[in-house]
Formats: sequence, structure tokens, C-alpha cells
Amino acid sequence: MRTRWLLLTAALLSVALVVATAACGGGSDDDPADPAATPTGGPMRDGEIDVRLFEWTLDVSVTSAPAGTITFNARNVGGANHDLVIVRTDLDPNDLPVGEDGYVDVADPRLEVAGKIDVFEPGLNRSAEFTLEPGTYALICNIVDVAETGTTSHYVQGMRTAFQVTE
Ligand SMILES: [Cu+2]
Repeated sequence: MRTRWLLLTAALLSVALVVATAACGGGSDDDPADPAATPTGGPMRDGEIDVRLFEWTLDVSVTSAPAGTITFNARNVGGANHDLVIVRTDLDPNDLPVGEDGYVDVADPRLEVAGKIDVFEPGLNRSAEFTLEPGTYALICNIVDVAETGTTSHYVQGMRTAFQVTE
């Protein structure tokens, strides 16, 4: 009798686990952080640029802007923490120097950090003004997540895009 009771308990626990797992999985259409919910594009508003960050893309409303003070409105519409680093460089944004863990080596002399919005959480917005000289830039997320299963570099995963500052 005791054995049967244990088996029944084990079976009930399994069901509870499956239900809990199902409840956690999948997305929701009315999730406010759904990247598809906010279209981008259109002309730049008075020196302002919208940047949407999610796994694993960094999506900008415009890809160039005139030199001067530029406001970057960064929105984390993903499910992970992200940051935004504005790097002035002549290198291909897809081919920046990285360490073994995929962290972009911003100390490399070919890179110059022109601005940074520090790491912020999903669902949040961060705005900052930066004065940018004419040149070519890479906008990147330089977060590296460390887990038991390994490291995940957001840059390597694809969170990078070219940006041009014109005269
Ligand atoms: Cu990121």
C-alpha cells in the first residue's frame, strides 16, 4: 500500500511539473516587449534615433545622421539585459576584434568608444545624448552572458549594426 501511495505521489508531481513547464514556455501576443509590435523606419526626428534591442538584433530607425548632438532612445524590447555601445571605427561592424568569450575589445586602438548606455533590463527605455564627429561607427551590444553551459556574446550573436555620421 505504501509503495502505491508513493507511486501516485510521483505521478502527480510529474503532472504538476509538466503543467508548470508549459505555463512558462512560449510567448504571448500581447506581450508589451514583443519586437514586432513597434515598427521602425521613417525620417529622423530632430536629431533623435530610436534603437530597439532584442535577441539578437540591434534595430535602428535611421542608419546615418548629421554630426553634432544626437539623442539615442534605446528600448530593450527583448527578454535579456542589453546595453548600447557607440564605437567609432573604420573596421567592418561585423568584424570587430573580440576576445575568446566574444567580448568586443573596446581597448583596441582601432576602436574608440564615443558613447555608451549602460546595461538595462527588458521592458525599459534609456535615452542619452552624444556629440558625434563625422565618421563611420558600429552600434553594438557588448554584453557577454556567462552560464554553466557556456558564454553567450550578444555581439557575436548579431547585436551589431553600421552607423554613419555625416558632415
Ligand atoms: Cu545584448
